[in-house]
Amino acid sequence: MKRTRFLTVLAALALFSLAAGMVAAQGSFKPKAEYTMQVNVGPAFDWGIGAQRWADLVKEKTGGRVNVKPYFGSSLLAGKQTNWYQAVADGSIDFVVESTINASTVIRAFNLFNLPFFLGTYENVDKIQAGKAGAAIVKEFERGGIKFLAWGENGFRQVTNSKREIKTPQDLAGLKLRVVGSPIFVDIFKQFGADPVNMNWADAVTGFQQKVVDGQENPKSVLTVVKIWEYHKYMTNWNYVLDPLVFGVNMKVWNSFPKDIQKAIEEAAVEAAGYQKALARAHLDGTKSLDILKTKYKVTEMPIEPFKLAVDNGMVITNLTPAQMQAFKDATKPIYDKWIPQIGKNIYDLAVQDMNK
Ligand code: X2X
Repeated sequence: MKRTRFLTVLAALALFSLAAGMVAAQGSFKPKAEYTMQVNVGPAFDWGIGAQRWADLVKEKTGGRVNVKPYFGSSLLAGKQTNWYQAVADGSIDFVVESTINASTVIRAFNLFNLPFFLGTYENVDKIQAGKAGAAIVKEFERGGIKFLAWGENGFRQVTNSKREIKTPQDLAGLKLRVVGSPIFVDIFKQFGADPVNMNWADAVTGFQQKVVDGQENPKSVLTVVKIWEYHKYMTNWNYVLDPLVFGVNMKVWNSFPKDIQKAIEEAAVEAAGYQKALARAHLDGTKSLDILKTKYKVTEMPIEPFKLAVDNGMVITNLTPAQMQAFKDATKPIYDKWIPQIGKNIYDLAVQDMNK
């Protein structure tokens, strides 16, 4: 009897000290004066707006304890957008809202989204991100030392150029096109007989202005902000790849946050990413994203219809038929052969399963 009582007291004491320790740990949390956030584009893009929204919500939901500052235009990386994964993983930068393309040299699984004409619809993208392939990709992403919090979206990438309408793979032959410094893009455009040139986004618009290249590829969320019609007359809507964004935090920084702060930061990321994704899809998925903006995010002034804006500014927009699209897909078969092993055959198979659900 006595012994039981002694053990009970001991257990109570242990519990008490554990709880006290946790309280002390939370109480002793000393945030940095500023947490840095990497963002490749500027604050006017949907992507930049989403990043700023996350920073604002973190401040709000942590009662001002965590102060995150977005550094737009890859200013912390001297414009070298493909270096972000390393910089966030090693702790030179704390937070990130970035493109999967810009990390696809390091996180090979991200190239799943870069397989030409593989995704096709927003529905497929959502199924993959919420499915088994998405979980496998996130695992690979986190292994390097970055906590994943949410998927945002740069969008389906469309090709624009100043020379001619693109309807067939042959129309791309000989065109000098700016692409991101990620090898799969060089492979894709070489496959079409084009002349791909690696260029950081920081230099790209000047490149368009000075006609260093004939064209480029980017989603509407980027093209409308840079007024691409000022440089290129032709745009082909071919939805060949979709560029998701990731909302993440350096793993050591993440682990330095007490549980309640982690919860606030994660909720802020999910909310900001949902808003950002709806902005990026606005007008491109019927009224779905417009409705989300209106009802869930209480947006009163809707984004303008991007392709109408482009046409009003003199652009010729080409929408491909399924048969025309298939011709492009057929031409990229060697890309699948080369890149599926790099992505991981298992991840590719999971994605096919996810899309068929
Ligand atoms: O550089 C690009 O094309 C951009 C802005 O879309 C990315 O960062 C992937």
